[in-house]
This record gives sequence, C-alpha cells and structure tokens, in this order.
Amino acid sequence: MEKTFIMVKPDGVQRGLIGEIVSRFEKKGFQLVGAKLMTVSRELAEEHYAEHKEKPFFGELVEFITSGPVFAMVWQGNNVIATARQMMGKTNPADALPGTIRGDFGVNVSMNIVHGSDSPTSAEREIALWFNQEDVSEYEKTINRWI
Ligand code: IDP
Repeated sequence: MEKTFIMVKPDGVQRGLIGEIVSRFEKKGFQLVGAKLMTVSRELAEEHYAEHKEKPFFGELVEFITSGPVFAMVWQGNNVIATARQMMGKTNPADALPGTIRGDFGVNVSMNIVHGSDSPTSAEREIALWFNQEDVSEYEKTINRWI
C-alpha cells in the first residue's frame, strides 16, 4: 500500500487547521499511520528542502518552517501520493482551486498551509527523514475492503 509524507506547516498549526486537514484525508478514505507535533531543527529543514538549496527563497523557507511547530504525518492508501497533491492544490494558493486545502485556506506562496510528497521517491525519502520506522504503525482497517 502506498504511503506519503504530509505536514501541516507552522501557519496551518497557528491557524488551527490541523483538525480540518486530518479530517479531509480521513474522509477521503486514507489511513493515518504516523503523526507528531514537533518543532523543526534548522538541520532537518535544510535536509527536507535540499532540492531548493540554490533558490532565492531557500533562506526564507527554512526560517518559516523552523518558526513554530509543525504537524508531521504519514498517510497510507491507494494512489495517496498523487491524490494528496490534488487535495492540497497548486503550490501558490492564488492558483489553487477552491475545494483544495491551499485554495480554501492559503494566502501566499510562502505560507501555503501544507506540504505533501510529490513522488514515490520523495515520499520514501521524506518518511525516512521525519519518522523512525517504529513510529509508523501498520494496522488493519476493515473499511479498506470498501475503498
Ligand atoms: P510544493 O510544496 O507544492 O511541492 P515546491 O515547488 O516543492 O512546492 O516548493 C516548496 C515550498 O517552497 C512551497 O510549498 C512554498 O512554501 C515554497 N516556495 C515555492 N516557491 C516559492 C517562491 O517563489 N517564494 C517563496 N516560497 C516559495
């Protein structure tokens, strides 16, 4: 079963959107298999966003993600990586459609509420970076046969 890394960013936590975001993924039929509220170290932030190291907004991005607690999660389900990206909407909330998380709640591109892995390779890398293996739970949901 596919897994992805989803994070409510500091703005989403401050705005009280953890429950809303968890609820959307639960209602869709995905399964929460790992979660923690945590303050991100500079080292972890730089590693997580390593692909953006050369971008002009890298410094601002690291400052932001380390500025307050985030809610880090692992979600599991059929096609969860691509579907979660659809549910989040485009990176810039100005381009994100209503009905998506960023389209409904986001204000600007640096504070866009949520992160989700963009490919199977990123999902694997990010889950390993953020979670110890023993903190990701494997458990059966009987509803799985319906979805
Ligand atoms: P994604 O989060 O939709 O995968 P990426 O292109 O991987 O988007 O960018 C990572 C994060 O960097 C974005 O979520 C956003 O918060 C931030 N970001 C992207 N482009 C800009 C920009 O032009 N200015 C400021 N922040 C940006």
